[in-house]
Amino acid sequence: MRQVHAVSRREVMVLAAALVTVAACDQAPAALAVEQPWTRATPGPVRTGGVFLVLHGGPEDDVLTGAECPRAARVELHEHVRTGDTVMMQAVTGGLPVPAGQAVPLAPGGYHLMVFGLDGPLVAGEVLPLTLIFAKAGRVAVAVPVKPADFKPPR
Ligand SMILES: [Cu+2]
Repeated sequence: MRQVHAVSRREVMVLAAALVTVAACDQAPAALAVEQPWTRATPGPVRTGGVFLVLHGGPEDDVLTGAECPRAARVELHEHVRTGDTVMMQAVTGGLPVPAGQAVPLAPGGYHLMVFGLDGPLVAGEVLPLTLIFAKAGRVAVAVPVKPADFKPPR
């Protein structure tokens, strides 16, 4: 009787382990995600803004190929390039690779999105709608909070 009890208990443990394995396999790899989006309020007549965020690669390699904003004439993907003592911005050609499972930060001084020809000033507290376009993940809508003009991102 004791023997039977011991076996059944072991079986329960094996079954429990199997269930854990099934649960783990059942969990789809994390999808591509966009986190911590922000932009700054635009001063005076300025109708251009920089948008910053962190891309998290999904289950497969992807490429950010472009972006759209209903409040802007166009959105460009930029990078900062240092030539000697000079740092300049330039448009990224060919898109920005987002490797599977990796974080790709778009931050001041590095990659960023720029919105041109805004329909009005960006006001602190409002949300700028943005759509990112990926080669595989397709269109991803992002709500970008507008921070005060003197906002410093956390490091
Ligand atoms: Cu730029």
